[in-house]
Amino acid sequence: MSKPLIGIIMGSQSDLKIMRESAEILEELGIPFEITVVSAHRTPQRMADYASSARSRGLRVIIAGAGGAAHLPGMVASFTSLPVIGVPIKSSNSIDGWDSILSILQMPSGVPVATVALNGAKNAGILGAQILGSENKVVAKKLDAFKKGLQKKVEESFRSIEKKGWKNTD
Ligand code: RP5
Repeated sequence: MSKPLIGIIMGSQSDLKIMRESAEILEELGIPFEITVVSAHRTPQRMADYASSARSRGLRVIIAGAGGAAHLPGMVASFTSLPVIGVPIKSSNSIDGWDSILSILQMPSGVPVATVALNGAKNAGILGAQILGSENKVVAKKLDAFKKGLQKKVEESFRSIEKKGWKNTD
């Protein structure tokens, strides 16, 4: 794989069951990425080092997932001017997921984190690719093909319903 352009990080290995979806979609789109565990609370120095060296190491986007008191995306965003996408995770220490969502979403003015839905790691990967694709034509082409694929799947699903001969009652 060539030099990673997207860094996927998560607060704990227990987040991997969700965060792997970011990796899988980036793999599908052929975008080089790196993936590791970086905890804002348990390894604060590693987090600071990771975030502050990210740009010079060649990363262009960081995707950060965390659950409960999910400070990782916001703290990473405070150390770098790269775009940070936050993935709130419904983890074992989450009350109901809202704790993670609000911890990631409600950032102070000046330090944005692009927050996706609860457990929305796949969308985080797609959004990361779209950020790269705003400049990179090869990535943009792959995303266009991906979106056509989504459209095709929906068309197939409504055609299979139409084939049943059911009438729309509207
Ligand atoms: C957060 O605490 C992590 O991101 C994870 O979602 C949650 C639970 O971590 P573990 O106790 O499973 O390591 O910091």
